[in-house]
Amino acid sequence: MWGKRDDMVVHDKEPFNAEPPPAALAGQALTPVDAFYSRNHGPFPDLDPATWRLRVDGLVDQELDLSLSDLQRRFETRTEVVTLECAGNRRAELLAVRPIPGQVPWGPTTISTAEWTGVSLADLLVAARPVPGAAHVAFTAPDVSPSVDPPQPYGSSIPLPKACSGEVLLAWGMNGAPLPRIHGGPVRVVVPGFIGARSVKWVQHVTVASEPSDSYFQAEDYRLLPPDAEPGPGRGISLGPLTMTSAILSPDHGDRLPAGPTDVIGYAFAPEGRRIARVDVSLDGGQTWTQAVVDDPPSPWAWQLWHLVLDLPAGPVEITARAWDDSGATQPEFPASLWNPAGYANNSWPRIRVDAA
Ligand SMILES: Nc1nc2c(c(=O)[nH]1)N[C@H]1C(S)=C(S)[C@@H](COP(=O)(O)O)O[C@H]1N2
Ligand SMILES: [Mo]
Repeated sequence: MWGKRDDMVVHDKEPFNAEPPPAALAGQALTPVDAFYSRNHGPFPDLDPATWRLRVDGLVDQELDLSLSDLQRRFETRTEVVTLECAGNRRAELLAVRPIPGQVPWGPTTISTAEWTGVSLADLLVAARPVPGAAHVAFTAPDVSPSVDPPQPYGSSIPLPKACSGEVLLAWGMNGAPLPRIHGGPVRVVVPGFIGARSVKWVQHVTVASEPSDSYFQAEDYRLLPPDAEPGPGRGISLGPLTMTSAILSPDHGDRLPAGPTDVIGYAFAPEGRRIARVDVSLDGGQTWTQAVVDDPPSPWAWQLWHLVLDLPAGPVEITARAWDDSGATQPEFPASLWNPAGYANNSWPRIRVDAA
């Protein structure tokens, strides 16, 4: 479906929400488009690249109205390897602690890495010249989400300093091909290091403003609430920058495999200028640890792959991991301590159980 692998884990057909089986990500720095996770709040718009336009307005000196070829001709093309991660990645482990009704039960693969080609949002902002008072940059798309009452188009915003940082892209290419419709073609925003929800697909409108976007998806959704709080506009911590995380991709949870030396493979991700400095793996719930080999990231904005060989004893065994970044920060031990009503930002130690014989 939608050009994805047949073995995608499809959580919803409409809107389409799917993540790859862990093995499809194992050991690959770049995720093929057919395995890249897909997260949608409504039906995909069908925008014609020939008539698509981007409007830039709000608190600027010079409004812009650009076609795709204007965008490609007027600004310098930039290619970046960037990992996108949904704020709901690994929600399934949170809802095993306590139910989270109405949210997609994402496993550990709502994260993928691609090479994106486009222009820097910063270059457009230089041309548009934000005026004093400008503090946020909002993005709007035409896909209407029926799950919001009343239904509304998708939108979100990022702080102006992030928008001006150079790495935020308006992308029309993915892994060397035109951006597929399912991933936001003809043009999407790519915000490295921020939750996937800020990387607005099918973007048509960029507005510079003094306040964050009043879209439901910025003002009310994607917020971290205390365990017993009710959601509401402006409540909770608005999620922007991602938290460090990791996961085990191979073997897969529930696998039956031969005892003895076994390749254990995973990813770890340290966003916003940090790097994963170490990954520890344990077969005894964290009493003793062995260090994995951690690959260099393919770019400053991407995850790092890790791997090691562990000698699996016969019988049921739990494999646990934890990553450390270069500031010495590590992951929390249990999902229970992170539980929140919408199930975001679970970055606890990944654990899988396998049966070795
Ligand atoms: N227009 C639009 N942009 C969107 C969304 C959406 O539903 N509509 N979903 C967001 C969320 S929550 C995520 S995690 C990423 C997913 O991008 P992908 O589907 O290309 O993997 O897109 C973001 N941008
Ligand atoms: Mo997301």
